[in-house]
Amino acid sequence: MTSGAYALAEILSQPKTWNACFEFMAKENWLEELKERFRNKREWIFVGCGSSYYLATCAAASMTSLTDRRARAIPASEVLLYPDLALGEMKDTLPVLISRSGRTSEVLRAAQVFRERGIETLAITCSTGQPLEEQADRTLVLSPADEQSLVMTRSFTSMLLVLQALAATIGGRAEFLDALKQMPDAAERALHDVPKRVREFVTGQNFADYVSLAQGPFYGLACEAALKMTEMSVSYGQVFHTLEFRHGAKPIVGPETLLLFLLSETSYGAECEVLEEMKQLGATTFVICNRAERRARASADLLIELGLDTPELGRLAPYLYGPQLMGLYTGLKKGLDPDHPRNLSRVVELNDKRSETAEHAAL
Ligand code: F1P
Repeated sequence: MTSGAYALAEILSQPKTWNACFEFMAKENWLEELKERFRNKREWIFVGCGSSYYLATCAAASMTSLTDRRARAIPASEVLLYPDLALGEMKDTLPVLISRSGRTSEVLRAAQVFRERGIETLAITCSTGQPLEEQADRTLVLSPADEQSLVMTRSFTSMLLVLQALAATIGGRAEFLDALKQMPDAAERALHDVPKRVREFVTGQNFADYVSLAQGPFYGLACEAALKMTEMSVSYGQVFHTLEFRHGAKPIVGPETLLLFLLSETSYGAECEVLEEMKQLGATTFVICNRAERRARASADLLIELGLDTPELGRLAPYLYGPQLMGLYTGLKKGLDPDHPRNLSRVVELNDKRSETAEHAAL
């Protein structure tokens, strides 16, 4: 296999995979089953590690926005190390454990913590027959989204769509659900020239640092975008809430720092002001938004305009397409293999020796 071939195929396959996941979900009748089973859960806690934790933050934002339930995201390590701080009272609470591999030790141990407390859990994974299936009370195995690359790309966006569909079902948001199901075909059309444009942009530029900026439900995507840059291209990636970037980080602005702006519709004006300000300070900018107006166009060195009619939350997944490709092409340009980042393994499995030396009994 050539370097990054799996990641490239998996990134490009996303709109088709999203459709396959919706079909799979309908065949398994997950949404109605889960709505019935978990209808009394008032608080939803999404738990994961790495990309799966960032996905948890987007899922929690979606659940909060689409339902009358409370929702938040917690890294699995916090469940283990600071359970009282992280979990609170846990009344009518459903922990949702997210793990592509279904094997990450911290997620499995978090499942154990919930089990010991007598709290029922839901899990979502992409690979069958893994330990998470035994640890959780109900596990969704989203096999069409599984991957061969070490880095998570389509598994992230696909699991996000399933959790958004679930949130829409719990919240009785039939219109949102319909729009979400129509999004993949529209996104495929909107994104068709993005691989070429990102590749050409990467070929023509050299950056020392990367910064990802977003607000609200988009913030988890900014974290994931930075992680893709780091994993696939061994680059320094920082993340800020867009308006937070003014409060101290501005000295790093210059042509050699690429600022990624994930512009929302809800707070477009305020975010666009930061974009304009940073452009005036000499930043190089990569802007993703649904519809750009004059200011965003004038301040963007690379612009991806989705132009989708899907409601804002239903557009989260396609926002990641460009940043994933940016990580991949930058890694390839550096002569790396984005499918096999150095020092990384596909799954973080902690062995017994490490557990014995860990400070907390749960680890
Ligand atoms: C989570 C994860 C990945 C990361 C690396 C190690 O895996 O942290 O996000 O890229 O491969 O594992 P999982 O629990 O979702 O399988």
